[in-house]
Amino acid sequence: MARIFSGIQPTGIATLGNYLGALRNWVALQQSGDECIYCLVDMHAITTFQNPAALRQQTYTMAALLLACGINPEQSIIFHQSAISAHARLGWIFNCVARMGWLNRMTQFKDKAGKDREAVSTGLFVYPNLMAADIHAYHATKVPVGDDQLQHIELANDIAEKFNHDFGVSFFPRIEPLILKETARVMSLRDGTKKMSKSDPSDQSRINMTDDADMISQKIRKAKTDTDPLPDNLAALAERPEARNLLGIFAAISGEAQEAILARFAGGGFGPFKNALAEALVAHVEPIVRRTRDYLTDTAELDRVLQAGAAKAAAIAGPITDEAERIVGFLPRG
Ligand code: AQP
Repeated sequence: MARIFSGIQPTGIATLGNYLGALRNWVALQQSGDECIYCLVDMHAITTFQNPAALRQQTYTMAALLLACGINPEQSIIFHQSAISAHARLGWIFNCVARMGWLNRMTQFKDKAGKDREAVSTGLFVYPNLMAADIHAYHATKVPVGDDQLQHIELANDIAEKFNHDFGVSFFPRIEPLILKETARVMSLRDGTKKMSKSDPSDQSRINMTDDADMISQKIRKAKTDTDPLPDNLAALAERPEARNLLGIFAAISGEAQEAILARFAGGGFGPFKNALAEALVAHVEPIVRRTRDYLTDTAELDRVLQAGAAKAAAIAGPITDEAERIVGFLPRG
């Protein structure tokens, strides 16, 4: 039995990108027979400033969404990162293992820091080290992510390799990313070359996993497209990123092949296609939104679920991190 670890930041409301690229996969993996550990990575969230009250609310909303999507806390471990000190302890060791040059190459840092490089938090820079600690503190070997996280997984493997080499051990195993090809990257509804993201300033750029039916339909109707009719083959969409993105979302949500969807709408404009896509999205997302709202009515129960998950997570990550500290030469914690 392998151990699977994945995390999501409670930096806002999860998007359809988070759902198709990660959360839906998390639910399916529960049936794989592997042990699944899913973490609300609130320590990563504060690498960019979060209003404290909003962060608390977003963490509850993310927990409620995970349950609403079908994460079963009896089957999977679900908890918030800050509840387990092992993440910060191992993260510090990894800060001392990873090299500046490695982190300087991280494209997510470059994207997020932009021209403000001197003004962003140091946490944002060392974020991939903490992500490596999140995974290695559990000796997890499989990590379901969208392809935007691939570079961070490679870095986590480099860190583990250097740790093992420097201390002459084979303590941290290699990690394998699990990426669903079809939905590896869901793009913005306003710009088909940009990833759909919770922190995009434009709410119109994304479907939030809390949007109601009207909102979803309106966002799809207004989604950027081009003026050409839909073609009858996929190759013809190569230079049409917005159309390609909407078709990818349609296929992922309906379970239908992209070619079959194109065959139905080929030759026509985007109107009927968008109506059908909106209908499919509403049918899929609305029940999740409703269940999320129900879970959110009882935050005491959400606290209970997260704290029970944290106790199980600590029982795994604590001893592994104790051993990593022993390997580097720290005295026992007692
Ligand atoms: N657009 C996307 N398509 C496919 N997968 C995606 N993921 C995120 N966006 C897409 C996957 O969702 C998981 C959780 O992501 P995260 O919350 O840790 O942070 P992120 O990747 O930085 O996602 P966002 O939405 O862009 O968050 P913000 O705006 O806060 O930075 C990951 O597995 C990710 O691959």
